[in-house]
Amino acid sequence: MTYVMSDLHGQYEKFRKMLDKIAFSDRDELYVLGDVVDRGPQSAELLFDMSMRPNVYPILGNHDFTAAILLKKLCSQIEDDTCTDLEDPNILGLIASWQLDGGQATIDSFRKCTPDAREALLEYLDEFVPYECIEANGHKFLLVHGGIPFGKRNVPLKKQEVCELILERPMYDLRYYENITLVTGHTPTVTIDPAYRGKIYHKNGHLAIDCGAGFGLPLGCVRLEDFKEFYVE
Ligand SMILES: [Mn+2]
Repeated sequence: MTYVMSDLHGQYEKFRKMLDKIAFSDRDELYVLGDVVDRGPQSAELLFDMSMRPNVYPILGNHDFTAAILLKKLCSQIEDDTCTDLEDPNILGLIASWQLDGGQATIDSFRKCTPDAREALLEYLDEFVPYECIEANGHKFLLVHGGIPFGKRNVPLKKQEVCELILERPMYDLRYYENITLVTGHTPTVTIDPAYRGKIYHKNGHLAIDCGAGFGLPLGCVRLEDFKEFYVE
C-alpha cells in the first residue's frame, strides 16, 4: 500500500505512532512531503530513522531546503553555543531568521549527533526531491510540498521553479487537473477552511495533508489506494 504524510517538523514520536497505526511494512511505501525538520524536538532522530528505510521517499519542503543549506554553514561551529565566528553577515542574518522559525530546535537536535552522523544526515537532506508523480490503484497523484501556481499548472514539472514548488499555497477551491490529484503539505488545513482543523482536506481534486502536527494538532496520513485517513494525536 502507498501512504503519504507531511510536515512532521521533528515530531518523531508521532511518526513512530503513525507507522504503528498503519502497520507499515517492507511491502508498503511512504512518501513524506517535506518539512521533516524544525520546530519539534527530534529532527535528527526522525531524519536518521527515515534514512534507514528504503521504502520511505522524502520530498523537499522549504524548512528542509533552508536547514540543508544553513546546517552546512554551521557544521564546524555547531558544537559551540554561538556561531558568531561565521564571517558572512548575510548568512548570519539567514541563520538568525531560521532560528526564530523553528531552526533552533534542529540545531539543538544536530548538536547531539556525532560529526559522522551529522554528515550522513546532511547527505540525506540532499536526496530530497522537489516532486513525485505516482499512481496507486489506477489513480494518478502529483506530490509536492507547497504546490503549483494555478496559472502554471500545465507547465512541465521539470520547468517549474523549485522555490514555488516548496513555498506556493495552491488555490484549494479550484480543480487543477481532471485526472490527477494534487497532494500538498505546507498549508495547514485549518487555514484552508476552519472546518478542516486537524483533518485532511480532500476536495476539488486536492489532498492537503498538513493537519498541523508541527503546531500541536494531529498528524494525518492517507492511504492512496482507497483514500483512507489515519490520525495520531
Ligand atoms: Mn512548509
